[in-house]
Amino acid sequence: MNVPDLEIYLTDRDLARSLRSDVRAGLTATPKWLPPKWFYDARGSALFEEITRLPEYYPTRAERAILRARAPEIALLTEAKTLVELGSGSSEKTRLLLDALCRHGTLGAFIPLDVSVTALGEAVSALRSEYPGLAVHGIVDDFTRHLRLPPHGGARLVAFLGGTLGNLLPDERHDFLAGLRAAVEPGEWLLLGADLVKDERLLLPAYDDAAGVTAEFNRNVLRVINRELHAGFDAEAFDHVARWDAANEWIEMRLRARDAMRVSIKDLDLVVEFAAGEQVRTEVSAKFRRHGLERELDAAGFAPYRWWTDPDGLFAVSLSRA
Ligand code: AVJ
Repeated sequence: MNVPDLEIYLTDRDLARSLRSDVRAGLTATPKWLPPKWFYDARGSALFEEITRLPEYYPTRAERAILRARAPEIALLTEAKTLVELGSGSSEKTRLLLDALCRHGTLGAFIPLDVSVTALGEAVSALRSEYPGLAVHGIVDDFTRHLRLPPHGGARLVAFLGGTLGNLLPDERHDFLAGLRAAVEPGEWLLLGADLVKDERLLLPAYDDAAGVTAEFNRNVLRVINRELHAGFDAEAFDHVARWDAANEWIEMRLRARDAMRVSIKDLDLVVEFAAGEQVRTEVSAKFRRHGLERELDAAGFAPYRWWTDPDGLFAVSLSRA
């Protein structure tokens, strides 16, 4: 594979520094927490791909069904010349949008943005050969930081899919959406995927599957910390926990220490103590209602324009305009 040129706004050193500060802040806090973005090393990304194919994990299939049905309409409404995708990962659902926008004849450029150089490099190479007429510019960045979008040929459509917005807490969501609004021009578009509030009996199994893939994905954050910060976590000594927080309308994933233990994190010069049964929050995955999400969009300066769901009403894709 030839390595394509990527715009690197975030270096390995930036990533290493933010991992260190997140782990120190989260594991010295009460209660303990770790941000979900550290799940996604090569193994974590592969586990997530496996999650998206689990019978219990409906969001990916539901969102794909919406995009398959609505991509031509999205192309017609937006007439986008540039598609920007935040947290693009493997860009699989992107192809539905790219196909529709190319067919519509307006699209000239695709700009995927991701923290992972490897995932992005592979996606960019593949897309360049699949869409020879398209300019593909990969950007390595963390979309939760101050967002810089490159100079463009106008009429951008920014896609933020998969329901990843739900990983942010309400205040972070506002800052992210307002920052995104500041990074685009009036009249440009935001296409947002959002998982919807539904019965706990459907929600919980999506985050606690029978095959235990999500449990492995959850424990992977400890393996990342072991490798990157020379820590001594025994990942198998932690149980996977998924809870529905009905008041906040979000799923919380946690890791629960089975026994009391002390774990040394060498690169931080830190020893972390766990009581038996103590839990570390590793992810919040917020679920949305139309009214609430449209209010958040409006508060950030986006005007909600369309709202589409899958036939079962599990997931939504919203189109709004800056
Ligand atoms: C990639 C953030 C959308 O919250 O559903 C899947 C991550 N966590 N199973 C989600 C995830 C546990 C996923 N997002």
